[in-house]
Amino acid sequence: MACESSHRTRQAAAFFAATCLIICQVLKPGASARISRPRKVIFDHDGGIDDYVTLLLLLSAPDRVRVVGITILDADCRVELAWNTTLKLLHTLGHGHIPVAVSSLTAVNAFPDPWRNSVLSVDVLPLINDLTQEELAPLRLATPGEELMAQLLLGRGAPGGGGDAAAAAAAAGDNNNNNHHGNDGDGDDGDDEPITIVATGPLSNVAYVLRKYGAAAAARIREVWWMGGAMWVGGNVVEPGHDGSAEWNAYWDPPAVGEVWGWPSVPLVVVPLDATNAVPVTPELIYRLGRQARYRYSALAGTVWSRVVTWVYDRPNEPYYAWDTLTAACVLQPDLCEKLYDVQSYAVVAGASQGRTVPLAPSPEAAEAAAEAAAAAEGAGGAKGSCAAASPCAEQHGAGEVQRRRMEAEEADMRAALREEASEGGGGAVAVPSLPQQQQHLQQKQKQSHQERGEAEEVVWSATRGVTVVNHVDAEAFYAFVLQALRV
Ligand code: AGV
Ligand code: CA
Repeated sequence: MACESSHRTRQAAAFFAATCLIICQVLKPGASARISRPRKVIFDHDGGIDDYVTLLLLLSAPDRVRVVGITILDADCRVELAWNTTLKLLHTLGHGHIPVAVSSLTAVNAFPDPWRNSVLSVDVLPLINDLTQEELAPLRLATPGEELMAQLLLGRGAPGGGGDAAAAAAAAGDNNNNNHHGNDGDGDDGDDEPITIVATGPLSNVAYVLRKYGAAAAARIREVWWMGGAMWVGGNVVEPGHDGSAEWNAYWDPPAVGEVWGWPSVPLVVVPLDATNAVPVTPELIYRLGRQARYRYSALAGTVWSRVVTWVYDRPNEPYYAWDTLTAACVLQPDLCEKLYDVQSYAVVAGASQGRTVPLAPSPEAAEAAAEAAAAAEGAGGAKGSCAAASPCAEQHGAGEVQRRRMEAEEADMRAALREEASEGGGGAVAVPSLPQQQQHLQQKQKQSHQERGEAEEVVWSATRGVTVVNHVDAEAFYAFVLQALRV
């Protein structure tokens, strides 16, 4: 894709060349090494419908991941129910030893109640309800979820933590314990392997452990895989006072996103709407799971997803997506998902765009078009950048040139502002803005539009850091992977 075409381009403009550096690192299918031994995973979820299918997927592959603990946020669910539902699923599948705790952290912007209520439709499933309420009660950990996360990362004696994860895990290591790994369930099993956090809700728990335990916690995190954000596409928040640019997990707790962005030493892989928009939960997918319903994981996943399938009628333009499940699939099968590495980006943590994640590079498609346009311009005698988008000159240069002109127009005000600042005046060559300059300009621009709208609160921005972005997935490859994985 972009990689080959940008290699072909010998003389792209410097701005686009910088972008190309990022694009050319797209991981090609088959290029990554397989995971040789199961990696330890903390599953940090928020009780939505797809969070449970995600749990099934993570449990389906003990050769690749070992879930050492589960934390639940009171976000896209009613958390008391989500706690029970999670325990019931674990118990049903023989994973009752995994400690599960509920976070005490609360919303900045709460999820709509109808979405939160949908957990009930999973909790009541007869397939998972052989435990009584009385049998469930002792399986609930008293430790707050955010402290359980810290204990799992740092070991039982996390300073300030309750330290009861191991005891509770033992209590939860019920007579249905199917622990194939000799794991004591709290992640503190004598090896120093850093832990992967798969976060499929807001980033509140991750931000908490970094804030409270600092570099010690950061050093114990192998990677955070986060379903969240919207990089080059629009968000999915439709709320009064918000501009729609944010994804919901980010919007629930924007300051937490900002805090995690403030830890560049913690590797962060973002699975944003850019990728998840490609994987709606379709009736066909559920029928296919039904055809293999003799496998328990398939029967469960199909049944859980069937709770949202009527969305194809109710909300044809915005179906339910396999948001979180795609995130877990990318962890389990890295070459399923195309990635861009070291995408410099920041997050908006307050104001009308709160929760927005902002990349400082153009989208891969735009960068590719720009590189192609530069190559075409070169081929046509080097008359680059000298014609209007709809002119005969543009026709001569082809569609790529038109797109490049459009991008240039978008960048024009930034360049003009920078020129002004540097008091260079017009005429000379425009210097390529550095990333901090671009960021500063974007911040000023956003602040200005914010002020123009007369909003009282200050816009607050996170630091800029490099993140890995899963920017694309082939939907059929994803569905096929899920179907295969759930034959358990
Ligand atoms: O934005 C996607 C995140 C995912 O973690 N969640 C659902 C997934 O679990 C929030 C969300 C966005 N739109 C929703 C959501 C909807 N219409 N119903 C429920 N949750
Ligand atoms: Ca979720």
